[in-house]
Amino acid sequence: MLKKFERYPLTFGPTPIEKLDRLGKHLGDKVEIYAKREDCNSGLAFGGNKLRKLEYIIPDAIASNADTLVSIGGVQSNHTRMVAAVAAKIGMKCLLVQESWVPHEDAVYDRVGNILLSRIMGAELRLVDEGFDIGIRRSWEKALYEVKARGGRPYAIPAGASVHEKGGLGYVGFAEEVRAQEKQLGFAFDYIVVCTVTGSTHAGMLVGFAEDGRQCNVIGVDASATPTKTKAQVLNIAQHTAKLVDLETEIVEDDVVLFEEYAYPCYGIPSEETKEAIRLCARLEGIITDPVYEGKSMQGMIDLIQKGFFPEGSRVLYAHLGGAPAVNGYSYTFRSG
Ligand code: 5PA
Repeated sequence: MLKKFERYPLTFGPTPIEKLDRLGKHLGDKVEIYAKREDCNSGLAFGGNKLRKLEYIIPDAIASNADTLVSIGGVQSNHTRMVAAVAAKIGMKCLLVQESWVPHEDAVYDRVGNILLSRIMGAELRLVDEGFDIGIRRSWEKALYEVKARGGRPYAIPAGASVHEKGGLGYVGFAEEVRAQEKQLGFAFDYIVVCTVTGSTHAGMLVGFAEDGRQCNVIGVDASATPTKTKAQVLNIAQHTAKLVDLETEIVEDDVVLFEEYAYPCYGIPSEETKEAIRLCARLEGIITDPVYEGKSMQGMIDLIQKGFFPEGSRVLYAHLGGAPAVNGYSYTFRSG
């Protein structure tokens, strides 16, 4: 589906799929749980889902003759850390707007984890005191203007690389990769669980899995706590991406399955149940999920399994999208483990 698009390789290649036997057993062996390890997809600054997206965006950035990648996220954004890594890799400068998306108080929240890594990689940071919003922000437009005003050539990458023209393509590739791995495994997955915030990961998967009629098997778990906006953004990106790849089926509103009940109390703050899910997965499988994103989709998957949402015997594929560096900003939360 992606042959006509140029791709700049930033990842190692297909990501491994592993079975989470101990977690499955703990949950009563009702379903088989697998994880696709997008969190281990690259040697670039701990990797994660943004690299798949950026592989289809960077050719355009290079062709535009830009010299500075400009992007935006929260203080502990994984996305901005990935943009900083890619800028270093391709020899561009990087300007990052880091907004106060999370009302979280940890003494070193703006010093450790993702933001620390971005600083080490040489990105220039603007800390801006604005709350969470997945839309286009003035602070980001201001940063783009600032680069131009000082004679630079900015290339604009929106939050999560999502509403970029080509932001949905990377996760179309994910679905194609899963299909190829299913052939080798000798079975197909019944459900794919994905954490959704700015939307292009989920949207790309919808388009990729629509190729063989499986778009409704993509189960989104909202971590934005603004699900109406997130859902609308997923649909927009999916419809736009479907056109780009000449998908024959139309993606409609009902295709966007988004569970809204795990994002509480708000974006970036883990509930007691999210923390329990993080501990459970870590203690049974040695896999780290973070309090902002993957911990919430892990919690959602566990809860849906316990509630019997997935028919018995289903094979559930959890897309682990990365994000572990952010745990450093939650040292007080996990001070007793
Ligand atoms: C993010 C996003 P989407 O934004 O494509 O919906 O992906 C959600 C998601 N898991 C899931 C991890 C580890 C993520 O980092 N992160 C954002 C960031 O700024 O890091 C874009 C919000």
